[in-house]
Amino acid sequence: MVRAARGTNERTPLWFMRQAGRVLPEYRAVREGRTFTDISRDAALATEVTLQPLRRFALDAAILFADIMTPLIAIGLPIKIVDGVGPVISSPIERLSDVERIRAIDPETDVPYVLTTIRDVKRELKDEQAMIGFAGAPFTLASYLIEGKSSRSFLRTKALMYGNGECWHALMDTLTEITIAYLRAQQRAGADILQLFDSWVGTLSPQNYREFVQPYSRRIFAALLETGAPLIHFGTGTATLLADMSTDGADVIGVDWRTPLDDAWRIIGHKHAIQGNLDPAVLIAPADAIRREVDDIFRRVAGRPGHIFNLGHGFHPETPLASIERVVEYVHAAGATTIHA
Ligand code: 1CP
Repeated sequence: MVRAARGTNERTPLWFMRQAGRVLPEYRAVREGRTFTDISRDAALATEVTLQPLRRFALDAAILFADIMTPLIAIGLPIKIVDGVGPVISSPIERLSDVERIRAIDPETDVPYVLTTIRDVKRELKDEQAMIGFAGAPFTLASYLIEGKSSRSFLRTKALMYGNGECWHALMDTLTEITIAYLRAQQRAGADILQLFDSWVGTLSPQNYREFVQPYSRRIFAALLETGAPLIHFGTGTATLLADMSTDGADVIGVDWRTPLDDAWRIIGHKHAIQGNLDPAVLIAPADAIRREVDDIFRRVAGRPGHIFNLGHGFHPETPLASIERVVEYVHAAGATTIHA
């Protein structure tokens, strides 16, 4: 995976967003009688569920079991992860004084369980398996903090962004500093690769992205450069943002299924590695449809190194395990022989 991020791989590495969650019966068993937060704050349980998908499938990476809100919960923001909903915030951010109350993070004391989980998972990984650390990007974190929950229209977020620049930039600045400290600590604990999840940034136009988000993405990647870890920048609905995102400092750009992989790669430039981009809904379809879609991705990769196979976004909960097994086998078979550049 690390070599693929640098464009020097000789086979195609594979992992899945949301691989360590509710698609696995062994996760649901651990979750029985416990909340998400109970698991993520207990390093032994978090280590167990981080490793579960690697026991079942031949994956090339583990991703830390935590949520994008984990560091914000740890510094005392009133956030709960609600079943079937996601993060819910009891007093959403409305004004500058709300932002000024958010304190800095000290990862060693605020999220020791995250760092312990990374160290403990690392000890269990095989040579070629990577440990992925991650954080939510400031825009996506801000959207939950301002909306109070998941949103489709991001109306409150945009109202604040367009209407109260002082508050917006203060919030983005604060979240940027938290994200940098949190990701640096994950790398020091042993994370081999760092992924920044800006899942909802695709709701912005390129000019919005440049003004309200890009300065912060750039600051994060610039600060992480010294870690030496490959950096992945992921968002969904980013077709019109890819050119800008590719200048922000990440090594790998993650793309969803809405943009054909070869088009996306041309836009970001072949000096960057690319991650993606199977439509997770394909895994609900029969085996021949899955094969056809995987083949199409490999055709678009066209034998270039620098491709990390993944979904375009996380698994749907109803994904059959047999479909996941098929994709893993098929990608490893196809990805072992196709790289020629
Ligand atoms: O106990 C449970 O099953 C609760 C469901 C759950 C889980 C398993 C949530 C609530 N978060 C997580 C773990 C999680 N979240 C991981 C680690 C596990 C893995 O990837 O295998 C990661 C990387 C995340 C990241 C995350 N959380 C993102 C970015 C990735 C993405 O999917 O875009 C986002 C947007 C969230 C918010 C969130 N947390 C949980 C839910 C259900 C959501 C999405 C809510 C929404 O749609 O707005």
